[in-house]
Amino acid sequence: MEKKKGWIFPLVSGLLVGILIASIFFVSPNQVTNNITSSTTAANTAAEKTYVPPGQLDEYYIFASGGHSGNLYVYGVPSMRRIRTIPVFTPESATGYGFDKDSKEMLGGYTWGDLHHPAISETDGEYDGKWLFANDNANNRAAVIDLKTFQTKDILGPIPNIMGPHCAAFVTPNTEYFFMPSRFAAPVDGQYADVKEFKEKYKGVLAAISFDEKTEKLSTAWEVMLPPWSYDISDAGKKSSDGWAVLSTYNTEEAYTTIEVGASQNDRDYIVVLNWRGIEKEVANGNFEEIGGAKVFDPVKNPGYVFLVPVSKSPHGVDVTPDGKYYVGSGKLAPTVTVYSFEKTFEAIKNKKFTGEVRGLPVIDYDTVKEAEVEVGLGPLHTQFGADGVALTTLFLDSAIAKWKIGEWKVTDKVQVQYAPGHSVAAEGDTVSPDGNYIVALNKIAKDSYLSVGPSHPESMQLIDLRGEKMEVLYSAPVDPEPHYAQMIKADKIKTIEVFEKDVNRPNSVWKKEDARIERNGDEVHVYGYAVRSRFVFNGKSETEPDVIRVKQGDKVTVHVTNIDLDEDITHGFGIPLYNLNMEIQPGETKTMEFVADRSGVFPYYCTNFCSALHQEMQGFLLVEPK
Ligand SMILES: [Cu+2]
Repeated sequence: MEKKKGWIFPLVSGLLVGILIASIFFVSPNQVTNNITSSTTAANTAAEKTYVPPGQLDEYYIFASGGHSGNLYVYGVPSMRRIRTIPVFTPESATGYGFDKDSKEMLGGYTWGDLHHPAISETDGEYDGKWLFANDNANNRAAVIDLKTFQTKDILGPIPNIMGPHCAAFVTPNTEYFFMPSRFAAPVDGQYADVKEFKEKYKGVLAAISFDEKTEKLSTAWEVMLPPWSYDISDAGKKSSDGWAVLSTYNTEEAYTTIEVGASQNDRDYIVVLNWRGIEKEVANGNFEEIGGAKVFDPVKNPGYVFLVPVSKSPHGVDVTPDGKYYVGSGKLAPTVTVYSFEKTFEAIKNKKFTGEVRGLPVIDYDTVKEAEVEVGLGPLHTQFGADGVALTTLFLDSAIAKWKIGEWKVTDKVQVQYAPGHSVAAEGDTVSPDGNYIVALNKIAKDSYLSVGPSHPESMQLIDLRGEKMEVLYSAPVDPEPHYAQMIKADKIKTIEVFEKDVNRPNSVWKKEDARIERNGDEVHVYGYAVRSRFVFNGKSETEPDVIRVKQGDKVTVHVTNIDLDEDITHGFGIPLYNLNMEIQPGETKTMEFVADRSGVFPYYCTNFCSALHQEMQGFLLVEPK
């Protein structure tokens, strides 16, 4: 009421001004005010929902693929703050990953990786928060990260026979395996065959990777020979479908050139339905052929384990519902997703409801196993799940996420995202009990969402609140190219350690001054020392220069450094400029660096991770005496 009086005054006091103001505000002064107020309120509410005040912590971790960086990015939800980078498939100078002896050997000389799909280890179909697995789509490798330390523990590969394991890693409900099928058909065992021999000599292969928690090592358990198609996102059965896996596949046309046209000719491609528990038994009984050092099972010679189900063409994914009853196929060029019943699939297999064979594999009659076709919108790629039977499908072409209900098969809500989401990740989304609070759209394009950084723009992850009646975008975080897939887990499931254990028997570790030493054996020099706030000790016997390392040009030098500061977050680093060497040593850790001292001169080494007020003084000299 006060405002209205205010606007009446100019109308009588000054005609021109009055008309101007009236023409702007008289239209709908309240509406304008309300719009401003409501959008401000919405922004305020969204901001409040993502605000994590100092002293409080996020509710969830997100582990997001770093694509061609080869890394994993760790975010907190709901703040969407990026809190850590975990180097996995590529060297990282910040932490010296790939510079110290162990991680360098683990990387095997590769400096490029393509990390696509992280997967958290599961126990009884729930994320157990212990391990994280990831694939390298570029170099056929698999990795495991220890979630006690957020460090990469082992890298397996290149894995024989597979090529571009894009689909991996999706773990089985008790982490028996994760599967890595080929995206690119190729001859097995690194053999050569001209692409004209594609149909005869090129193969698709699936590798079943297992992980031994005791040795903390990955290994190739067995493999399955498949047709020369491109295998894409896949999932493991759970509960009543445990023991089975489903893989989406495209290019069943078997095109080997101008694929974008050649692979889109047929109306249908296939979902491969695979009885992994049955194959596991067959392989254990010796029913395999050894190729490239792997045990390879042939499902054509041994029928009854691998089947095909038609799906709309060029699918990017197939996802198993949390109850394990259905699998959802997304043909990215169709406006629907198809929901298939596992029970009906098992029944069809039992009663041989096949319409024929392709490449020696039985094709299950689509109509006998289809449960529903859900009209979700354009470009369905990937379905994640919320609580109480809620399904959430990303729509690449519509730039949206569609919400629908299992059993009702109807879309009840849609939310726009910016833009072109590939995957999405829901809280506890791949488990038997997703909690339904949040979903994050992993957008392939985020044009104009942020300050310009030149012709190439960042991509984005958008946090969406699932708790209300309508889905609501709360936050848009820029990300490095390119987001593929992620895992969102309740924060209290991750149990990190504070420091590495003080293990006096650990090889090459040094915990006290008298054990610090520099040993020479011919032209090999072994340095055993430690870092402690705020000095390095390498020569414990020397009172005057315990931190000087003297070697001769051409020596093979190995430096072992133990961080004996057993306090949380007192991390040290050891960097040698001009030798291109750096490594991080976390509290209680021992790290080893190897190099040939081929360059003579004076090299001041220093601590490369801020550790104390005297961090700047934490330095010493490496002296390389000329020949
Ligand atoms: Cu330091």
